[in-house]
Amino acid sequence: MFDAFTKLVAQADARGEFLSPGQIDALGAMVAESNKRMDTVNRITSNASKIVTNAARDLFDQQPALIAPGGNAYTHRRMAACLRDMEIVLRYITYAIFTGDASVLEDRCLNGLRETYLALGVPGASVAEGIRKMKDAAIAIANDRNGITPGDCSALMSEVGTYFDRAAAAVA
Ligand code: PEB
Repeated sequence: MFDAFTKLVAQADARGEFLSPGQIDALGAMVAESNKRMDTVNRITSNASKIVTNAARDLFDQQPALIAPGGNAYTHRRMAACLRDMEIVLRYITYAIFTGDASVLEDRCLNGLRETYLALGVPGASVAEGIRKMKDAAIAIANDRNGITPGDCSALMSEVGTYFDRAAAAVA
């Protein structure tokens, strides 16, 4: 598991090189902007159950076969597993946002998930759609201009989007 700092150190060490001025600048900019990152993690974390529930509700509205008899989210046990899976994915995405690096998400959550879903008969494309719905909701909440000192969060929001995209691509 890396963060933005240890990732660059590992790469530099593998080449036997010092950190480059460009790398130091990039990390310096990340530190300077870190309040935005922490606020984003805080906003997504404190709205996690709303993000998960609304995304799941929209998914089942759009794909009602999932909750009909024979559907993969049919029965309370499977519905609970589905909501739990969406929450797990969202939680690992908040870790990736916090550390500024996708490795925790990749290594501990997405690695082998497609194979797990194949073995279980869980439809990966539907999980990916649920993740895309969480992405839209999470970014709307994180990027809300109300109640904050407004600034330019566009780079951070697109970074946040990439973690959701990776998760969706890993299971689709
Ligand atoms: C991944 N999900 C399920 C299982 C596992 C995971 C390992 C099998 C064991 C169990 O049921 O608990 N676990 C999960 C995860 C990590 C982990 C992400 C990461 C660290 O450790 N079914 C649908 C929807 C979708 C869904 C499309 C969006 O119709 C999910 C939610 N996952 C789903 C369901 C099951 C499951 C298990 C329904 C239960 C499948 C079954 O037992 O038949």
